[in-house]
Amino acid sequence: MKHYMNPRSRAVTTDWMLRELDAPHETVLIDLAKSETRTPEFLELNPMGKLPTLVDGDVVVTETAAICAYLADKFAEKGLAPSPGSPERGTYYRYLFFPGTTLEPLLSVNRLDVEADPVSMGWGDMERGMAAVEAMTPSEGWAIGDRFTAADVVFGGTLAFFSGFQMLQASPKVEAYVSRIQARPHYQASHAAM
Ligand SMILES: N[C@@H](CCC(=O)N[C@@H](CS)C(=O)NCC(=O)O)C(=O)O
Repeated sequence: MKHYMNPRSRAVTTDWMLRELDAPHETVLIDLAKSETRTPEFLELNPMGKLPTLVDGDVVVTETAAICAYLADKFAEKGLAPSPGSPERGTYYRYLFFPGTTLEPLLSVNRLDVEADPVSMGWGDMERGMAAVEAMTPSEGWAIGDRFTAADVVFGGTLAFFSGFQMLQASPKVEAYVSRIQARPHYQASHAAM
């Protein structure tokens, strides 16, 4: 597998996931300042010209959450995903999809001084978004219980990322969860160069 990444990008999350799984892979460092994601070769892999991008044989996986989900299933024996069809799998999907489809656009739009209709916009408004974050954040342990999974890499990683940029006002419960996330040795190894 080839992991196209830059340590100052969202690819630290997929790098962290690869480390949690101890998954054999080659890291391909991409220089964003030199627009190396805009070369014809890279755009052939990912027309969005974005990191992270994972290439596994003939399969190209893009989008942080999709890469984490793909890896958790590929290395299922490592136990970072609940079994397909299990009740936990539904909750797990919720944690995987909420950050990219709702939380990220909400926080990004919130930073801009624009009028947006929270009813038709898929990400609602800050009040509801923060209520969802609060409700989904575990008081102890991990997103789907005692077991750390890819849901924590994606959801917890997103909370850590946006708290770090002061784009999310973390409650004490969210702060404590982010601290548990950041205490993981593989999180620290992948984020050391940020
Ligand atoms: N939705 C994508 C976002 C990826 C993304 O925006 N990556 C940024 C770095 S954090 C990037 O590659 N930017 C380069 C560019 O847009 O040219 C994901 O979750 O993976």
